[in-house]
Amino acid sequence: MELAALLTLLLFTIGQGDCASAATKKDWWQYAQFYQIYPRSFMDSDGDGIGDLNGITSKLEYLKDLGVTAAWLSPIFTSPMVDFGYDISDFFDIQPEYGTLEDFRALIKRAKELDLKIILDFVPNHSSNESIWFKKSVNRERGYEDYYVWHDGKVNATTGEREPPTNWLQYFRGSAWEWNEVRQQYYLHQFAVQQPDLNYRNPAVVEQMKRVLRYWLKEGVSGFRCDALPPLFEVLPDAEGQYPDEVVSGATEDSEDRNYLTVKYIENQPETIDMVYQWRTVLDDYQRIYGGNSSVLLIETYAPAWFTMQFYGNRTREGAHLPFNFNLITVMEEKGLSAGHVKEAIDLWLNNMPAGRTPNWVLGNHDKRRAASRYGKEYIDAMNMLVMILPGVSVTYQGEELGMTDGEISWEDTVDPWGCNSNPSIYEQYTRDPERTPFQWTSGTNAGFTNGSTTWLPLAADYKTVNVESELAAEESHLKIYKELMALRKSSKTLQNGSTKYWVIGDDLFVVLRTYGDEDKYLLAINFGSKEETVYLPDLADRSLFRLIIKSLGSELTLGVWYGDLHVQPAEALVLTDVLHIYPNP
Ligand SMILES: *[C@@H]1O[C@H](CO)[C@@H](O)[C@H](O)[C@H]1NC(C)=O
Ligand SMILES: *[C@@H]1O[C@H](CO)[C@@H](O)[C@H](O)[C@H]1NC(C)=O
Ligand SMILES: *[C@@H]1O[C@H](CO)[C@@H](O)[C@H](O)[C@H]1NC(C)=O
Ligand SMILES: *[C@@H]1O[C@H](CO)[C@@H](O)[C@H](O)[C@H]1NC(C)=O
Ligand SMILES: *[C@@H]1O[C@H](CO)[C@@H](O)[C@H](O)[C@H]1NC(C)=O
Ligand SMILES: *[C@@H]1O[C@H](CO)[C@@H](O)[C@H](O)[C@H]1NC(C)=O
Ligand SMILES: CC(=O)N[C@H]1CO[C@H](CO)[C@@H](O)[C@@H]1O
Ligand SMILES: [Ca+2]
Ligand SMILES: [Ca+2]
Repeated sequence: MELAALLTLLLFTIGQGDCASAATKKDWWQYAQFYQIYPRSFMDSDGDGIGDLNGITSKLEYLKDLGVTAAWLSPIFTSPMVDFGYDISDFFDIQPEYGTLEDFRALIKRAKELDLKIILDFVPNHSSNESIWFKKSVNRERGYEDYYVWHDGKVNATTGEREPPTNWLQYFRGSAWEWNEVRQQYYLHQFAVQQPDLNYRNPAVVEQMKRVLRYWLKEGVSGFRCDALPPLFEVLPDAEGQYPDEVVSGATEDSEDRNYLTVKYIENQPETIDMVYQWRTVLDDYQRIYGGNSSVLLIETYAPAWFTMQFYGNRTREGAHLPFNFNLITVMEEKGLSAGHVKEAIDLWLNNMPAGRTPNWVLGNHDKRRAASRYGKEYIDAMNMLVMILPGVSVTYQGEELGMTDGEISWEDTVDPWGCNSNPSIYEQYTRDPERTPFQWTSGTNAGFTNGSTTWLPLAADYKTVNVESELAAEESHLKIYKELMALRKSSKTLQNGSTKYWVIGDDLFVVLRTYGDEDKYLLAINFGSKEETVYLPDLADRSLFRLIIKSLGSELTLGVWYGDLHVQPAEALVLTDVLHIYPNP
């Protein structure tokens, strides 16, 4: 239908109605934009090629300008850096490479001035084997005997040789058990040999880790992103003290790969849920005693929906504010990117989430290939639009706002233990280095990441065009689109509080509609297919016409134009808002 023809039919009201009866007041985190900083790769302040706290502090204004509410920092604690900070040797101090406690306080102070919240990574499953706790446990010092999961192992009846207690495999390839000569026992490590699992069946460990939470709350953090929950608890041993073997899963032939076996006994045990409830209580108690804003618990858990959803809490206990939703990563990984699969990923969360909880959408992190590489560069705007138009909270991994892609890291330059524990012919399947390359600030030397001559990982090849400086200067860019989305989300009652509908239209067009009483409606249309798709908007949205307000890079449509019929090209993504009703509601 011709736009001019429609205009002659006009009989409209622009939504300005009164919806005072609306939702109860939301807490800050319920409509926040979270941003993950990987400190080692964000900004280097002293020229050693390694990102640090002063570097982050110097770039907080960038985050503010983006519209970020809260930044979560991957671990900044003392660490031998075997797993780049996820092997913590002192949970109460800062890694010297990254700075000092004073630097951290300065960071918090500056963040407060800018009204940015800082969230820390909490790594509960394991410590470094260089931790004083582990050393004491090795020597069976009083109070530390059972800090870790120790076992005698078993004797092979045929060979008479000592063997690990079970066939369990670690994430980074190979056995999850390591023999310790001094203690003459095996210890469990679901990650690297240098990351012994803490024993959560020991109340002293549980209490110690709660101390860690309280310590950093006192330093002014606004909560925690809790790392690697699936392996927190293992099954209880039987009456003889023996653990069960896992069975072969059939998922891979490679017997060193964790997927070779099931993980029935070593992941997602029910005790994990209660532990999260206990941590929530620590946070809530802190607020009750000291006042201030609520601090949040975000948790990393890859598990089936029925399990994950329990982390939100039950009728009597509160749990994590936000159990991370990785469906937009995992469903696409498994099935490929399409409108149908995007719908499936969204359904999987929204249809399982208990009433009254806040959804969230994650596109990437430092363990997954970068969003622009994984979904395809042409979809980066589409995916950023998706997570910001959907209801609830969005989480951005540093660089997604720029459309940063993976770096190419040779075997010689590989430093990730997951890569290093494999071999040159298969390391690319495992290594996480490509998504951890330095952040791209400028097109200048070392992308403006460091003053020094080297960087801890090589830069990604595209930094000369994909960087903050160039994208801010450009007429149109991924960064500018991202900022517009953030601003829209911050100012829109509909996006914060409204209801949500979504459809697959035609073969591969995905459409999301947000409405909130008489407030402005917002519509997102993404074509995931390879041919043009058409949708007649008034049929979807209460007989409304829509004005185009944000479009993906390369779209040839014109901003500001009103649409009835919308023709969407392959990989094109469009955000529109309603302008008028073409005839009144019945
Ligand atoms: C929408 O939610 C925000 C955030 O909680 C709140 O401040 C605002 O009052 C809500 N608006 C309406 C109209 O309900
Ligand atoms: C880079 O080096 C110059 C000269 O040493 C120094 O003034 C500046 O602060 C450094 N900047 C960063 C970001 O490291
Ligand atoms: C930690 O593990 C590594 C690798 O097995 C070993 O070389 C190192 O000596 C261990 N450190 C301690 C304190 O046990
Ligand atoms: C005992 O050792 C033999 C020879 O290495 C091996 O084939 C067998 O699987 C082992 N038995 C058990 C129960 O692990
Ligand atoms: C909630 O979870 C706790 C365990 O943390 C449990 O004791 C309690 O019975 C549960 N309540 C309901 C209503 O399921
Ligand atoms: C609570 O959060 C709001 C929003 O970020 C902030 O403006 C305010 O200063 C915070 N209050 C305290 C006590 O930190
Ligand atoms: C996304 C994420 O935080 N991944 C981490 C999970 O935990 C292991 C071990 O602590 C780390 O290696 C991952 O980087
Ligand atoms: Ca540095
Ligand atoms: Ca564990």
